[in-house]
Amino acid sequence: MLVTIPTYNEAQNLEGVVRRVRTAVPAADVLVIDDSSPDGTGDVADRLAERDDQVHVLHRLDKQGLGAAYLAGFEWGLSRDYEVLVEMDADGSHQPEELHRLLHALNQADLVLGSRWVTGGRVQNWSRTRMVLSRGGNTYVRLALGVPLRDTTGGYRAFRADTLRRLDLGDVASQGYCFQVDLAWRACRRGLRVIEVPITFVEREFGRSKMSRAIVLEALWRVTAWGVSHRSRRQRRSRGLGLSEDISSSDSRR
Ligand SMILES: Nc1nc2c(ncn2[C@@H]2O[C@H](COP(=O)(O)OP(=O)(O)OP(=O)(O)O)[C@@H](O)[C@H]2O)c(=O)[nH]1
Ligand SMILES: [Mg+2]
Repeated sequence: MLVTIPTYNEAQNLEGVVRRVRTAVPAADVLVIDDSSPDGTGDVADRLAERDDQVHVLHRLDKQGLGAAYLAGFEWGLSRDYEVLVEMDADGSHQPEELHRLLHALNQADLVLGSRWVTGGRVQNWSRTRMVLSRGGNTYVRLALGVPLRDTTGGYRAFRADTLRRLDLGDVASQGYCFQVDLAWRACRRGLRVIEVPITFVEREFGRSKMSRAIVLEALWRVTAWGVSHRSRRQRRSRGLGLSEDISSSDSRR
């Protein structure tokens, strides 16, 4: 099993998170995907990898966003035949001690989402604004796309390798939060089993969030566009069905 951890300026957080993953699930390998963080996170990762054979680092030349980092990490893991790939933030928001619950749920699912917004899920130390933004965003996704999921923007997830192979990752263009929505939406559309497991999300102690207005707007316009095209496809399909029913009933009248 491979835990993929994208990093951009997480020098103060990375060591603790990697140590906690390796302690909580000793069988887990870790892949840090660093976009040449100016604060030296890549060097921290190299040091961790030198000390532990189960820690690996993928250095990328420049900051290309969370989505691109994860896609590179998945490609790395799939080409090495890992059967389970996990997404986890480096900032301490995702508790490695909860990972076994996600992995356990994956026995009955193709994709498991760590969820803040199902019963039992929690958020610690968030401002009211962040809370409203996350809940509002998730409600919008649920209504626009018609998916029965409570937390599609979260980034603590476990995928079967086969699930990732079925999501056609080659044409994923989404970057920020939207990347997470995109993958969950693809899984739902392909009829895969997606389960949400409650997690306790803890706001980062060190470093800065990379969430920005641009990331929120990207999610908003992409989700809206997907919702609109999904609805019009469905309408076209049901009109098409209606047409063939008309034809067959007129045939039978003849
Ligand atoms: N490699 C890489 N990692 C990134 C990039 N942007 C964010 N990350 C990492 O992705 C993870 C999530 O980013 P955060 O800044 O915590 O953003 P967030 O979790 O969406 O927002 P908060 O809830 O405010 O923490 C962290 O481990 C970041 O270091 C990027 O462009 N490249
Ligand atoms: Mg975070």
